[in-house]
Amino acid sequence: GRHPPPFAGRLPHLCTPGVGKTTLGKELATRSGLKYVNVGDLAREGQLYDGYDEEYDCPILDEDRVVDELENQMREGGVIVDYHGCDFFPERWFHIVFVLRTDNSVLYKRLETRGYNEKKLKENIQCEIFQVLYEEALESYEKEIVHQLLSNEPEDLENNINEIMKWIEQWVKDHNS
Ligand code: DAT
Repeated sequence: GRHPPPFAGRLPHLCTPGVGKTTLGKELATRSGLKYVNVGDLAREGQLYDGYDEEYDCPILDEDRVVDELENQMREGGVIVDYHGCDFFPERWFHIVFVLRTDNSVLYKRLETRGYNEKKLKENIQCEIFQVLYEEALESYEKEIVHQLLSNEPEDLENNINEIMKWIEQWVKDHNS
């Protein structure tokens, strides 16, 4: 059955910014000692793009080059990967996938603050409504490893970090005995 609220999946190059991935990912890295990789930043720094989408006013990610760029690091392990999409990553890279979900009214305000144009704003909100990213995650990974997390308020962030920290500790225990 369907899980109730929270965090999800993927679309090629839009969707769903503003749910709190970066905030969560960085804080988690600090507390856990894992490495943090922001795919958006990586692409910008290496100009890993393949054209420009005029309609959505954003560069188009060169997914193959992103995967090549990350491969060595991912093989070593211990990496938190922050991106709104997940279908183009090799399945073997991840032990667990979290999809953050934010209520539309809350999300709208966050994206407005970022100065998104009307079309981009609408598309992104639409994407959230239809749970596009969560569906994508479910199609790309074993459904047992895909989890939704609610990310409306600071308290949610704290809860999510605590939950994920517990999972990491358990995983380390299970794999070091
Ligand atoms: P993303 O990386 O998904 O684009 P972000 O981490 O940059 O999102 O967060 C977008 C904004 O929302 C930023 O101002 C921090 C804020 N935020 C993130 N998580 C939140 C939460 N659980 N409650 C309230 N605000 C949050």
